[in-house]
Amino acid sequence: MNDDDTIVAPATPTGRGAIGIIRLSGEAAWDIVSPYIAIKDRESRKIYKSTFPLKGGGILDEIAFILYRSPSSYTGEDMVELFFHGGMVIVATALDELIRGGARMAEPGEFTRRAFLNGKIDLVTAESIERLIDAPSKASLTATTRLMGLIKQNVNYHIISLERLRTEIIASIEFPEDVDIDIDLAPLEEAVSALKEISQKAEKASPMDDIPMVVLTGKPNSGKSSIFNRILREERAIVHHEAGTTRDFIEATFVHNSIAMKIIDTAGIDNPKNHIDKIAMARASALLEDAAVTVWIQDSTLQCLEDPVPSFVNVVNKVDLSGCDHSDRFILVSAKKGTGIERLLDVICENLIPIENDYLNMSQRARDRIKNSISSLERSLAAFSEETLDIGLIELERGLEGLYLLTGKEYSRDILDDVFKNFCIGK
Ligand SMILES: Nc1nc2c(ncn2[C@@H]2O[C@H](COP(=O)(O)OP(=O)(O)OP(=O)(O)O)[C@@H](O)[C@H]2O)c(=O)[nH]1
Ligand SMILES: [Mg+2]
Repeated sequence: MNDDDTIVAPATPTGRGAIGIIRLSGEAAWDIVSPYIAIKDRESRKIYKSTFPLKGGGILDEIAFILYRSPSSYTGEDMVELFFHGGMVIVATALDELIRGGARMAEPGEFTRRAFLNGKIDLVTAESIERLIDAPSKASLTATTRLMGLIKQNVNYHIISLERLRTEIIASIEFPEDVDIDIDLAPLEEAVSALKEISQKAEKASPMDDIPMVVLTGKPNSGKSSIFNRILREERAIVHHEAGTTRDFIEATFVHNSIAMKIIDTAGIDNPKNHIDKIAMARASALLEDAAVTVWIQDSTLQCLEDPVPSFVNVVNKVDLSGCDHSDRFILVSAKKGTGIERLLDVICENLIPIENDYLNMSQRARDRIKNSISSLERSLAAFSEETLDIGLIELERGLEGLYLLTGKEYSRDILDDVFKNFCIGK
């Protein structure tokens, strides 16, 4: 990967859409697009309109575009954003043209990687950008945004005060006669306790990297697949009056109240009648272990209802066939008529909202760095207390190094590759 190339990529997902955006970044970005844009004055950060001609003749699209002059752009380099009328073919054709014009297709996360290399953002913010895109809920989105601000203020503040302390220590080692030996260790103590607090909160936070799983379970024939179809508003799963219809589980991603979830319809759990039933039920039971929310569905027409299962969302289905008086203990649903489905989804979401926590989306990399720094800084504090300045200094520097790696003030190619490997292209 050459960081001097001018890179290009679609910034919007491929497929049909109202607009398709193509981004270019690098020294030649303005030059590469200039044959395609019919304007003379070139001002940064102004929206222009143009036709986008094809090299072979004809017009591909009417476009809007913005030029960005370095350093005032997302990557810190010269950039161009071209806005096409959506559509896979238009965007793919324009990309081909621009690549022939000298741009190189960007690697995943390469735009953000450049933003980092050009000092636009720190490494934790870069990671957070990826997490913002993948955020499965509004709550984790807010948490990520808050995390960015927090690292900036908190960790950077302690870096500066520890650097100041390091200078003092170095001076007192090199010029012992000139420097007052009473060095104030308060900044070190404060840094340790602040980092410990961040670390503890991060450990307690629920991992929100994956879309949470909502598993529909219950006895065969209770109407799991019917409820699944109702939620998705399509006939996805086979519904039949014979018990044991669903064997393989079926999953679909769904968003309600701004929360993304993976809903899974499973085989009913009861006494298996044959070997296949047994496998299907074992798989369904295994899924329950990873479920963020389990919905236990019972059939209202059965003679007696079982008690609600604590910590499950308890549903009684088919209330159109026989009434149920226990609306205080169960969510009453008719998959056939569609009643109770909205309420069921609301209750599922209530169970999915994570505990509010600033540190929710801190990556494992960031957590490990913080822990390592804390250990070094604690060793440093102990050494200074015993007045072994040289050892204290070495540990202080180790601690600082950990914090540099955290924010990306120091980095290696491996770290960058690791941070950016999961990004989508165009980000
Ligand atoms: N009247 C009425 N019938 C329903 C309702 N929900 C499901 N059914 C019927 O109940 C039968 C079983 O429905 P399914 O959705 O296949 O039940 P399931 O729990 O997925 O069954 P298995 O996959 O066999 O475990 C079908 O005949 C449905 O039409 C409902 O709310 N009202
Ligand atoms: Mg089913």
